[in-house]
Amino acid sequence: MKATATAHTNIALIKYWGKRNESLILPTNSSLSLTLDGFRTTTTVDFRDELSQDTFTLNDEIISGEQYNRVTAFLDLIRRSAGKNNLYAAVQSINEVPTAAGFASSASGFAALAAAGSKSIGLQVTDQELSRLTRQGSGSACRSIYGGFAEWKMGEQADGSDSFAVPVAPTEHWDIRVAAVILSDTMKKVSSREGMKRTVETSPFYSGWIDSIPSDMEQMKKGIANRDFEKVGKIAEANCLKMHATTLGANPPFTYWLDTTLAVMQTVRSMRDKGIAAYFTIDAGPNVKVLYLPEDEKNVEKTLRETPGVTDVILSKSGQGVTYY
Ligand code: 2P0
Repeated sequence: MKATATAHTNIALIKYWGKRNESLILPTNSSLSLTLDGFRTTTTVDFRDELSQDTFTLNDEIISGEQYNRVTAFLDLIRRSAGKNNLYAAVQSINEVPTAAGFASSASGFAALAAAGSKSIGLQVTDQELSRLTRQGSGSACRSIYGGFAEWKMGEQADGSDSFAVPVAPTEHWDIRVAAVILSDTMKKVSSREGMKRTVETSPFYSGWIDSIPSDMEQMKKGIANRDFEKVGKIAEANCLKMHATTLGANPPFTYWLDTTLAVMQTVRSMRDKGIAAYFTIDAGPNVKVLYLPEDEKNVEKTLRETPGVTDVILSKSGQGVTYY
């Protein structure tokens, strides 16, 4: 049966940074994110008897190589769950996550693939089961099953059975906005997979990062429940800085920041000095995401665009979880 699902990307306010099991994608810390509208992937999966192998098209282009392998390896998990190991699928994805925006399209991509794939093969899954499955495609994707705020609980079990995301507050709970600030980037990238692995294995700061998570998580959830923007923003910003600090201690050391990344961080601090509530967070790349409230949107966008080195600013709101068609 043909099935189509849409999922959105998410921005982590408490970052996932490190794995305890690489093949099962089990994290060393719990994380919390906001699902964003606008940045989405829509995927149709069609498991059909007459196919002798999987096919994958992305934005109407036939995909092979590493990207194809990641998709078929994920479809293997779905086949295994359904007990249909010899059934192949045609997968068609439309990705509306601009790669330059520095959002991992893997989050919306694997969430949409997991949802459409399970439905197509006839698996009945709860959101928790879907999140656990999605996690094995890409860690951060397991949070994109839900709209609004979601927490990925790291779990304790060696088999990953208790490592999945749960909803924290729905989209309607709070209208928080996020500006993705795009910077020109010519740096050779350390992938987030490689970056987190190197950090876990070599950074002496890593244990400090891990120790700080439970308190950040508790305070962040309180801040969200009370719609306390200052609290949420401060914790998100500090948590991001702690994550990035671990990379400086790695061997060999690395950073995702450019000089323009620091310039945008400074712009955000200056906005705060002028009474605009804005806070930044940064993922495994140089671009900065700025959290702000709807009433400050015009001001925030204008100020960010005026910062030297900024090539674009893309605004988004809290988005919905996985939707089926
Ligand atoms: C996050 N990042 O929580 C963190 C913050 C980057 C920095 O999740 O190896 O693409 O597929 O599990 O999910 C990026 O890592 O990595 C990421 P895999 P993923 O959003």
